Amino acid sequence: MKHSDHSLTWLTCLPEAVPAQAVTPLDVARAEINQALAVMQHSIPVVLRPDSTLSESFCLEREGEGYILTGGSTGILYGAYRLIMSLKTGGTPPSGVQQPRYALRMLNCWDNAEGTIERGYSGRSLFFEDGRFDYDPVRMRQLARMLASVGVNVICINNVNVHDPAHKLIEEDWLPQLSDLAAIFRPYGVRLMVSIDYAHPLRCGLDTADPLDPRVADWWKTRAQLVYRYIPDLAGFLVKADSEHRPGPFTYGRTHADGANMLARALAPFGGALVWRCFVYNCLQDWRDTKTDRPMAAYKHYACLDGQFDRNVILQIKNGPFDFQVREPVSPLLLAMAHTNMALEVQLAQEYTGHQIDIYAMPPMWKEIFDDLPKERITAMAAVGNLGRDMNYTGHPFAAVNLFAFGLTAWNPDTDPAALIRTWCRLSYALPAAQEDALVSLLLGSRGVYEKYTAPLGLCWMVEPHGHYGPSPMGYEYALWGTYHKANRDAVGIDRTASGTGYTRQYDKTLCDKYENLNTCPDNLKLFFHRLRYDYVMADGRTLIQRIYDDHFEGCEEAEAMARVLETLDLPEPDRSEAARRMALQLKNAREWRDVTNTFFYRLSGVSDAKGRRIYD
Ligand code: GCV
Repeated sequence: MKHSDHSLTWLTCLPEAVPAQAVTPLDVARAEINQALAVMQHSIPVVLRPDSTLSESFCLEREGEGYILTGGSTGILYGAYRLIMSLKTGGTPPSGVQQPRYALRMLNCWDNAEGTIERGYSGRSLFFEDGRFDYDPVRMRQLARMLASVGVNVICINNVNVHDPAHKLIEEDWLPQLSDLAAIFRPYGVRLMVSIDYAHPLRCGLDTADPLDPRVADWWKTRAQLVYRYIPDLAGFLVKADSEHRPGPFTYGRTHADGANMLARALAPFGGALVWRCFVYNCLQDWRDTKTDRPMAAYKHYACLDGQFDRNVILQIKNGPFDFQVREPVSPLLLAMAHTNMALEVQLAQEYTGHQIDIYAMPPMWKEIFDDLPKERITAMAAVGNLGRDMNYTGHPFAAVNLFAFGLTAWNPDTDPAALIRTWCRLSYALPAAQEDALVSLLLGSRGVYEKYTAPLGLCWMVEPHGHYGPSPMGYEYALWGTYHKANRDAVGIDRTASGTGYTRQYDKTLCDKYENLNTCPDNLKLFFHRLRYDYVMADGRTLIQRIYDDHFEGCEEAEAMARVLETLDLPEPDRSEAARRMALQLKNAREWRDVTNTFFYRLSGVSDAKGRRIYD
């Protein structure tokens, strides 16, 4: 294996890129199995039995020394990757018919046509540079292969904030190139999606984008016909409307059902989905306004529209009501729309979770979301991507675990986070057993460690504004974003109970009661739901202020312990050096968070640390 091949992380078991001439998922499956068996020096026979009725599903049955792999077109490919991974890890391939839980398993890339990536931490765009398409077809195939290997079947290649000239993706001069790109992904069962500008008709001579104006609806119908002439299997459009200064139906006094349905009807004849993001809130809030509570916004906008969306509309809802903070309760909107298709949106890009410098493995977090979100409530999963032009695609080599686990979680959300992490570790690094155990527990615990040194107890938004890396306790306090903690000399947090902003009433009785009641509200969300005095005594007998100090000290110590474990691992280069380099930065970050946050609360409260540790004054 060449070092550069290590960029494939968990696919290092596959030696070569699949030949460019593979045109169907079956071709790819055959090539992958043959190569993998050759490399692993396995001589077991694997018989492929295509069965078009199975579509994305597959079934792997033992026959004698070998396997029979039955599946639909992409099902066979998914089964092939699962078999290869099992052989490689020494695990048992899944038995019986394997069917994805969610039909759409989507990666949303926030890539801009000029080559940057919004909230991207692993280099420039893999797709664009300088206002035009610019990609390496070999890397595109590797990417398609990575996605297919974990069952991701849709990739949206451009930012939901559609900046000029990305709108051209659905214009005549860019469509041939979009079609070429779609052809690279197609043999891997991955379909393209594009983010569109809701106000696009205004660029093309119309004086309105009113969804109820027939000229606007006709414009989109004609545009969809054009787009589908070039890419007949386009997965659909992704839309961010009336959010953070993006245009939308509100301009015309229309609802988001009006806007989404109008677009969905243009896509419906071609089988396309209209994915409509629900990240809608007032981003121009006055901090003096205590009536508006930002986490309540999405529910207020959408819950009343339940049942009004067309069948091919999917509302895409972030996992929490704020915005991908380290810890948030599940979005109440996800629990409120029984008659609407919904996609759960998670963020692999580590915007608030360490910029792919700090280690932060997400599968335990997703499991917690599903503890409160019945899996049948949603029909799709989407993840904001963490990929870029860096050789290893994800900047930190360990950040790849999140893409790997996302795909398999969207395929089967019941998959155990620890098992996902272990499989990734074993596929990516053939470490001795004790080292593998050490890496698995380091990754499994990484989210808890990060949470402790940055934002324990449900404290949100003490992060450096704009960049979102590093502490800034007052950074958002008087800003327009509706993100306040209101720390003063006595207390911190927002009262979101019925006697406060009333946010808890957006949940059903069970969750509402759980969060309202200080005895049942989990410690890690206490300050999200409650305003507490520093002398409030927590269940374990410690005061709130002491917990704030303790968590920050402990989080930092735990990060130091992670660094020591990392040093003992025989990771291959360049991953070893890269992980070590980033760990040094993570430690610096952890110390900064510890000292800035503890000093901030010490200066406000005047309460010393009961354990006499150093807090700067
Ligand atoms: C794409 C947050 C991020 C923005 C992002 C937005 C969204 O506000 O900071 O960069 O914009 O979420 O999800 O649309």
